[in-house]
Amino acid sequence: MTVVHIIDVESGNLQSLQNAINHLGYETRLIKSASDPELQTAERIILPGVGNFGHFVDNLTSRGFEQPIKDYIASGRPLMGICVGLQALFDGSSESPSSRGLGLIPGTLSKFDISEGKSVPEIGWNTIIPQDDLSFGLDPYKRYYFVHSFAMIVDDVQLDDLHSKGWKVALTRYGNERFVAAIHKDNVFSTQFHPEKSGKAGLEIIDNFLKGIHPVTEYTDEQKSLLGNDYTNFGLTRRIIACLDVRTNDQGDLVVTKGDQYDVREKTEGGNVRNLGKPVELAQRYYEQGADEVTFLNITSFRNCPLKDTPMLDVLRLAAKTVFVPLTVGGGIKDVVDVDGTKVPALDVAGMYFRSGADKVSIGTDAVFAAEKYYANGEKGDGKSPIETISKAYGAQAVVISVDPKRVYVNNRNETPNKCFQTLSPNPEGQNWCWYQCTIKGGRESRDLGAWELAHACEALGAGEILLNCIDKDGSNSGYDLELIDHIKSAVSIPVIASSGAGNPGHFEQGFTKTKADACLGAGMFHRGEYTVNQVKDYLISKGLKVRIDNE
Ligand code: 1PR
Repeated sequence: MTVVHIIDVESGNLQSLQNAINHLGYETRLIKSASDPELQTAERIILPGVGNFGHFVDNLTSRGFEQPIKDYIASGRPLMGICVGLQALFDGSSESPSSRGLGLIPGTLSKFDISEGKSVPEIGWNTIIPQDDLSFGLDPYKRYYFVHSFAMIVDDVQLDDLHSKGWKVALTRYGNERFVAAIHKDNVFSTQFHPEKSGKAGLEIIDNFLKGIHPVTEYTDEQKSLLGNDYTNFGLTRRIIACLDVRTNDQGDLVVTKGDQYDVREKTEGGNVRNLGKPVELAQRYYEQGADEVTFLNITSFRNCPLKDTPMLDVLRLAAKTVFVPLTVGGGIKDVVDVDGTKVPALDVAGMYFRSGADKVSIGTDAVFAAEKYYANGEKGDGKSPIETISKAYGAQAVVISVDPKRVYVNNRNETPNKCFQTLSPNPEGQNWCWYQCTIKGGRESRDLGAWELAHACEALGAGEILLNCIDKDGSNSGYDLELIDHIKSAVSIPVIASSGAGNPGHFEQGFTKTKADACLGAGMFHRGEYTVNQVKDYLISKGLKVRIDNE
């Protein structure tokens, strides 16, 4: 079996990349040190990176990889960079001005401009705009998964410069900015997107690179119309997330369950935990149905069990073998004391999940504690919260904040120090001002902190995305709380995922068109088999919204 070597400087989730390559029929080996003799004999090398540019390139340098990688490339053997692995080939990045890239491609990366109102990081599925012949089957009719705040943003002069040096380029547009999505010259090929997380379209790119082929696809008009999307209108598709609330039921089985306002027990006598299926099976089903992401929430994580036996680790390991879209895991991401008394920092807990195949971790209860400290400390972090430590090591894009808010009505804005607004849905008592109160431990305990304040603090501490649940709406099938989504969007510039209340495809349309939600999540309606993810996407297409289709 052919071996593919992966440079490992302990940056992010390499398991998914290994899984993708194994799935294609190749063996993988990690190269952790520049003195590894396999670096001399390797026939195909992948340079993957996530998170901070400086952290990644400094690690490459301090581990002595810089010259061996250059020698490898000079020898004519193929190398593929992914995400920060692409960025590292350039001269530098404004993310870490004191760190030097490998300097193989001219240019310096910069941050996306948030002043034009787009969410940063860019998280989601975008198209490529070919400027040259298409390398390794890159396809403008397909979508690839991007997650990054910095990019090689180019104008025509810089593009000409790249061309004059022999680089073939595919660009992508995010808002008004155009950046390098893929770049290729001779034996070096790199993508800003994550092909290992880009479904079948991404696997195809890796496969072509490993085989060294550049297939050319001709599209019929019928195919184009079947895709149903307006591909001249570049930009992110509407991201649909399937969410699995996981816990052990009364029989001791790990099941996907679903609550009504977070109560997951049947209303009938005995009140068993609702069992809607097995976590790995459902994750695979939703991947096949076209889910753009899958989220697992361990909803009883506050109950103690030995860390290494955390059942979600196995769930992730198995799911990540066949599900090639981003996986998020939440529940219990915090500093813990293991059953034998060992203290394990949240960073290590998160690391276990990343090594098992998670791309992002979501933090609920501990994010509330961190935000409370942030305000008590005069709007400053202390560098120790899980948000800060995980974001620093793995990048903001890997840290999602799961918010579990409840609506609270007041007579006027002076009744609470938390940000409130006038609602179009007053309560029966006629109160028409409201705010959203944060809860912890799955809604079991309420805090004085508002959800707006929580989101604002968490972004400042380094979070990259908000998963916005709503206890009042959870399991109601009555649609998202649209006012809540707008309220939280006004607090942050990071992406916000609308969650709780989706009961039919029309609710997703509302989420996307009546608010600025960056993604919409569904749970119960998918688990109960009322709708498939594809049906939601077909509906959105019929309403003129762009979605990703990955059934080629
Ligand atoms: O506090 O960091 O340990 O994380 C615990 C995690 O578990 C949090 O993300 C919290 O939201 C979640 N959680 C805890 N208890 C419950 C429960 O339901 N009893 N689930 C729970 C939260 C919300 C969504 C749900 C949507 C969509 N569930 O995940 O999927 O509301 O549902 P719908 O489309 O059917 O309406 P920590």
